[in-house]
Amino acid sequence: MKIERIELRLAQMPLIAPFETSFGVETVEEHIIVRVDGEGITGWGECVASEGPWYSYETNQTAWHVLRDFLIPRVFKSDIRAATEFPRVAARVRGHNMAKAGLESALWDLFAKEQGKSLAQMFNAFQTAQRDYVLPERIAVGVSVGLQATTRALVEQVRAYLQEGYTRIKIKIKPGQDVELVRALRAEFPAIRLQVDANSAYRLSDADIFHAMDEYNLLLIEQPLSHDDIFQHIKLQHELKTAICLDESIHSADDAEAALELGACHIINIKPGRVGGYTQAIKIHDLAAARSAPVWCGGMLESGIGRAGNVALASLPNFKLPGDLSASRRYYHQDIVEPGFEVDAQGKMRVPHGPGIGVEVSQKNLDAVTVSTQVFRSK
Ligand code: OSB
Ligand code: MG
Repeated sequence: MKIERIELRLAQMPLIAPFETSFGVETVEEHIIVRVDGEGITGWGECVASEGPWYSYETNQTAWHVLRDFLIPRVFKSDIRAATEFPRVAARVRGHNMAKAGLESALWDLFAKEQGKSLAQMFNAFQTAQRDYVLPERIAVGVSVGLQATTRALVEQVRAYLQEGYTRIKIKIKPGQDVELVRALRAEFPAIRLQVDANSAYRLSDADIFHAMDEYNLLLIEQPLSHDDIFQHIKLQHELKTAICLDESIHSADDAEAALELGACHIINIKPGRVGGYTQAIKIHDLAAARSAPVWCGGMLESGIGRAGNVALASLPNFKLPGDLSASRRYYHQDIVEPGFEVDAQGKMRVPHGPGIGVEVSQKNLDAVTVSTQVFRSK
């Protein structure tokens, strides 16, 4: 397919409530929306970098630079026929996985629409974990709850999400706000599926905190130690009953293989943005399946564009645990896709089945959050 035009938009989307983690507070989510046009078809993607280099080293400015100066020119020069060819086209650029994933996701939408297939169908055809797998219509999803001002407020926030239907709760922790929060939640909700995410806020010398958490029947402990570490996580995992799940430390299928084989974790959080796109995400899914390690789909507070692809990804067979895939209204007053994503009373979300992302981008809502636009055309 001849890619004729690529458009980048910087979108600033105010969150319904501030989202606080061990690395900071977000009140407005800033993402790059990527639009790719070719032969009368439009593909949409989302780059999940943020304003500052807090979760990863990428920012929207580095992603824009890498897209504009390196990735977009390479796509225009290539004769790309499938989204799975994008990693090869982009391979000369090291790192910058979020920038790559933003463009790759728009290409997945474009090529899926060209074939009249949904992203879930495209992903299912590419995965190798389970042949003849029948895609589900709905998937179980979870919610990621930020740090709250008080333990009481956290308990009430969790209660509200449980009432909305969510069947898996993840809470953010940081030094000083950890075991106490888990204890309070377990006292109130003894049987819920509960997990914690430290976003790299601890050192190996904090192992006592994780030993204390080991008594609360958590599903997993996400990224307790340094953001690029494998070695110290091996040591910690050996000491714990509870599974460690790596997020920040995993950038590729090679990282995932190392982490699983060395016992740094038993579970992997797959975020397409962090690993360079859906092609690599599916490779990690397959590799983990071959090792009987469950995976789940992480989130970066995506708009409906990114969410649509993530929900499709999470419908694959080895996504054994509910992901951080919540309803549009958990994040935004107004999503930029229609219909927005909803969670039913059983805590499930429908997997879009229309062509590509399977939801319509609302031009009006997108324009309302766009703060700058740049258009590129092939020669
Ligand atoms: O570590 O999983 C994380 C959001 C921004 C950056 C990092 C993380 C998160 C979340 C949000 O936990 C998950 C979501 O999109 O609902
Ligand atoms: Mg995380």
